[in-house]
Amino acid sequence: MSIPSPVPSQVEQSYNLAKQRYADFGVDTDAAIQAALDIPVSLHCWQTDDVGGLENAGKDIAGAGIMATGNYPGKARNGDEIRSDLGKVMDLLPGVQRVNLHASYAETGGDPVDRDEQRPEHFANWVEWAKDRRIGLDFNTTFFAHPKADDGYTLAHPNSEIRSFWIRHGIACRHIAEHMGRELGPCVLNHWIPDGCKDYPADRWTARRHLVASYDEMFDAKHGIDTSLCIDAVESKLFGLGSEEYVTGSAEFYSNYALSRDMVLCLDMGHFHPTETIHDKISAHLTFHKKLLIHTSRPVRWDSDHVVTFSDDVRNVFMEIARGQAWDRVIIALDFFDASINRVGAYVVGTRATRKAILYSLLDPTSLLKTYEEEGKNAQRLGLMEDFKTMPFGAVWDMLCTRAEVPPASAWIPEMEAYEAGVLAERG
Ligand code: RNT
Ligand code: ZN
Repeated sequence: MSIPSPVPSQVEQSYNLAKQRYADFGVDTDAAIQAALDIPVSLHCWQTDDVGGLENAGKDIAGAGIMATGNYPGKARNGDEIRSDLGKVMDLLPGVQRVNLHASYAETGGDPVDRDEQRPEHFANWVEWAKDRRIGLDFNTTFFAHPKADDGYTLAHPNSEIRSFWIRHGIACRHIAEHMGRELGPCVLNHWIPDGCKDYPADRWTARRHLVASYDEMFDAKHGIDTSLCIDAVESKLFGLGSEEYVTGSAEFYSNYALSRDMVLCLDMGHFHPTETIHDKISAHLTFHKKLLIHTSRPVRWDSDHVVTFSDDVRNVFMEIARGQAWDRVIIALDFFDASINRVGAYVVGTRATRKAILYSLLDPTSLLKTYEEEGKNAQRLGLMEDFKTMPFGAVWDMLCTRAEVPPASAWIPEMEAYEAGVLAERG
């Protein structure tokens, strides 16, 4: 069946009605749309190829507890295909986007370049492309999919030579991120390591001591990296495949590390206990930390990286940021990968859900809710929160898409299908 899509006059009419409904509560929908469009969301490159990377094209070696399941056809096989897919995705997304790369997406022209020898020129194609598209780039160290990560430890490894190798990788990435920052504006460099083990370790302490020492060496000012261009963040995790009992870089570890070193703390929505959500952590952390990086993701049982949907969890995260007026203290990036569905579609669904949640949070009647709260009118507070869930939000979203000149509602689906038939199908 073909997708019914609203025509511009319908979008306009529905919006005008919705605008009035929100205005009745003192909410300015035009301002919310503009603010929601201006907030940058960093698109992870790794949904295009199931976290494969470009170093060992054709081999599925994500490893280190990172596993994309499914074999939907059309996976990108090289840098040009990845950029083509991301370009198509961005054409279907409203608002300011950035692109977030992993070090494993280096393009070395076929030369074997190990992770500790990576240099800015290996990302020249990416920087050129980003300039053409007028977007910023973010970056990630890749401490997985490598023989020296095979036994589950990297920066916290018991062997000092292996630790040194990964420290050199971290420093190399900081130089690359600084370069991207100089070319394109400040670059967020996120660090996630898989280190941990499946069962009760006899010693939880030594690896954590090693990890602190390794990071301190990586982040030492002696490397001369301009930290206004390379903004380092550290990401915690609770468990992974093969690290179910112990993860060296846990939430507490990184919260303390980032706070004591004045760095950005990254919270991935999928890195907590299966029923634990992160919205309450935002005000707790931002009472002490300067900035947070959020990885918008969707945990489902053992998997931390399902495609993001417009869920309570995601809405609550952005509601907290909006209610605390903390937009300038939060960096938003996506982190999900699903190899079982059209990958362009996965991006569009997950990124649109994220921006929808941003818009939704900006349409919150916060001042009225706070007034009820001050007056002890908590039934009114709960009632208004409930009733706002069924306000004509979709009409405002469709207007946001229209103003951004991208398809409203589900009108992106036929475009995804055309790209699949014309481009992805050729990949066999
Ligand atoms: C892994 C972390 C990390 C990765 C990416 C590929 O659990 O969430 O952010 O998903 O770096
Ligand atoms: Zn993440």
